[in-house]
Amino acid sequence: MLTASPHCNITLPILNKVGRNLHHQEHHPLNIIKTIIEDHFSKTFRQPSTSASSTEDEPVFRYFDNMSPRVTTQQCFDDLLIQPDHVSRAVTDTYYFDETSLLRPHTSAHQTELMRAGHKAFLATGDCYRRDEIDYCHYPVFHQMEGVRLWPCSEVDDAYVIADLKSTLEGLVRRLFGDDIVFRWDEAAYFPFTEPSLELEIWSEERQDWLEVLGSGVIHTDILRNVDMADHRGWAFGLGLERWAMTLFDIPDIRLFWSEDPRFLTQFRPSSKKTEDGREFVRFAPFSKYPPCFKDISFWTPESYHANDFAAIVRDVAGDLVESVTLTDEFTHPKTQRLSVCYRITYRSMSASLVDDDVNALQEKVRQLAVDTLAVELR
Ligand code: FA5
Ligand code: MG
Repeated sequence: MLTASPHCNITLPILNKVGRNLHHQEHHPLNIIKTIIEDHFSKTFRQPSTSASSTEDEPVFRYFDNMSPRVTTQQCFDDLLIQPDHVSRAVTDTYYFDETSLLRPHTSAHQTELMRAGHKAFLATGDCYRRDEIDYCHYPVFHQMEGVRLWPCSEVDDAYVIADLKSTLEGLVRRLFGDDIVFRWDEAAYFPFTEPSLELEIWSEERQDWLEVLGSGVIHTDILRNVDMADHRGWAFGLGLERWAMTLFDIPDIRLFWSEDPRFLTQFRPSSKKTEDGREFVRFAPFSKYPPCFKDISFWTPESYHANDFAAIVRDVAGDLVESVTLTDEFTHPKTQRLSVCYRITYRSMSASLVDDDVNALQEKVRQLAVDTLAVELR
């Protein structure tokens, strides 16, 4: 843990990921997916040139991918109308440097500064940080792409904006995954900064389950007023690049994005195999999968207990050797009202077989740290 501020909860493994910029790394799947999406927007959305010297049309959207992940609570929460008591502000959910500066948990943190700078159509990509659950599609560091498009009120109404948002994103989904892709809109989604709000989910044949790939909506009019754009309406979305890349390339586990194993990275190098439109065609070929090792832990929780704190301990101890942490049982004592939880931790290395003794040592450390730092009572 950094000790600069008592409020700081950023651990060294997290800090070491700041500046890695996987979305800039050539031939990395996150860089490839970012480039494909930007190319799609450049080709699909064009407008007459704004420069007097050119008669050619130009892309509508501007692209940003180099904004610092260190942002203020003003940018990240206040400017987005996120309530003072909203969970996303809690130290259990977000990595703080000090009380007013943090590692962005979403690229929406840049919406208002870019709109204030006069941008009316942009994609902004960057690394994001969250204290979150642990499974195949959640990692404490991930990448989002924010999209925003505004129009003068005189040209559009809300129905137009929603229809445009949906057709833009559905067009992107079909462009990337083909016409057979199965997706659905969750219209019950809620974000304080959009009204209405929508989330998009894609069906995974492999997992037989829905995967949430983005949040979006019509930008709240108070936000537009605050950035001097009260005479505009528009939409915004924030998509999780890992999940789009997992779907496109069949990548089964989000930890792989951080792998430096050449068996992973070389698969995304240019090859002679091209699709009809000239794009590289890559399907991730899993190298041998090593056996998992399951360990259960149950404990009585103190009142202040938060599952993200336990996940953080497991991550700190096991790093990328932890595949998932799943709540398998939960029970409240009828007399004392104390909550007891049971988790199954799945350990699995992506590059070697785990040795029993090593896993037992990891599990022992997890148990010890849970007692020492979370004040849980092991059962
Ligand atoms: C947001 O972050 C909103 N800022 C999105 C948005 C932008 C809404 C603009 C409206 C307007 P959400 O928390 O649902 O929403 O995250 C968006 C996407 O980021 C998710 O669908 C998922 O694809 C990805 N994501 C979120 N947390 C993680 C994580 N821990 N690991 C990997 N991907 C994640
Ligand atoms: Mg969501």
